[in-house]
Amino acid sequence: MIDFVKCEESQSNKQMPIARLSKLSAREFKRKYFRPGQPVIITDAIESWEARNLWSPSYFKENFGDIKVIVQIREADKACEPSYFLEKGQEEEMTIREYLEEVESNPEVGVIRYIVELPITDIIPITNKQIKSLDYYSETIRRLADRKIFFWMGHAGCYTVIHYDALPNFNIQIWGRKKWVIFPKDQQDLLYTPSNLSLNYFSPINYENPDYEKYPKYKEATPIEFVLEPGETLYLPSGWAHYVRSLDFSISLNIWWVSFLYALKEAPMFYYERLCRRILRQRIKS
Ligand SMILES: O=C(O)CCC(=O)C(=O)O
Repeated sequence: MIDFVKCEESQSNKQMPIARLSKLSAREFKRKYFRPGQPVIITDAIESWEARNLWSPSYFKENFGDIKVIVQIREADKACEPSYFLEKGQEEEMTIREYLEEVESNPEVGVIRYIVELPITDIIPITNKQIKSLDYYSETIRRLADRKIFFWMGHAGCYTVIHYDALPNFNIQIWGRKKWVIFPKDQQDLLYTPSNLSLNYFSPINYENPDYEKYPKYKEATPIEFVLEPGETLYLPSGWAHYVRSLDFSISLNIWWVSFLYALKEAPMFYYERLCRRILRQRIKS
């Protein structure tokens, strides 16, 4: 039986200045959050998904244990140092069973093992009852643009350092809890982004141990901290930087929102590449 470590509750008792809503219609979402670029937590967006009650570490171990995945590995004591996070981590390929057994048998060792951004429907046979589309984006456009649904699985303590993304994001917490810290889009300058790190949309600031002498403007930043609970969906507009840490063993998904124009721009390249791959396969066969 897999019983994963529970981590400390979020240290912050701050009042959460972010709306947490149920029964949010697509219309209201667009008007109050999407258009003005405001984040929101939707508590019941995945109520009808089978994944909500079905998925657990044991479910993946029992049903998809032999599937191979890439695991990111980092030393826990260097945790949160952005240059270490980006440049010194390692990757290892292992089966889901090996991953879960490793995490289960060494729950507190100083190593972080995190499965990140796995394009789940390409790798794991998930039914469309388990994951459905959300009311807040167009599934047709997502498919046209060939944007994947990404899967994240990791033990308590897995983390992602401060960065922002170019596309709006739905992050769906299925199992366990994660602490999120988000920064309003107009605070990128206070986070020293774009930075001179290898990925310049990552901030050089170590959220857990900020160096205020080196980064004095960061004192002015106003991080918004909250815990995303199982079953909740966070909508995060593009450009809002975030730092994320798992509080429990956690399973989550993320889906990028893309516009029709974006899809039109991306789609020709996607179909062209597909055609090339098909021609190549036929040539190899003959
Ligand atoms: O869950 C995480 O560790 C990071 C998630 C994230 O960065 C994202 O969804 O953009």
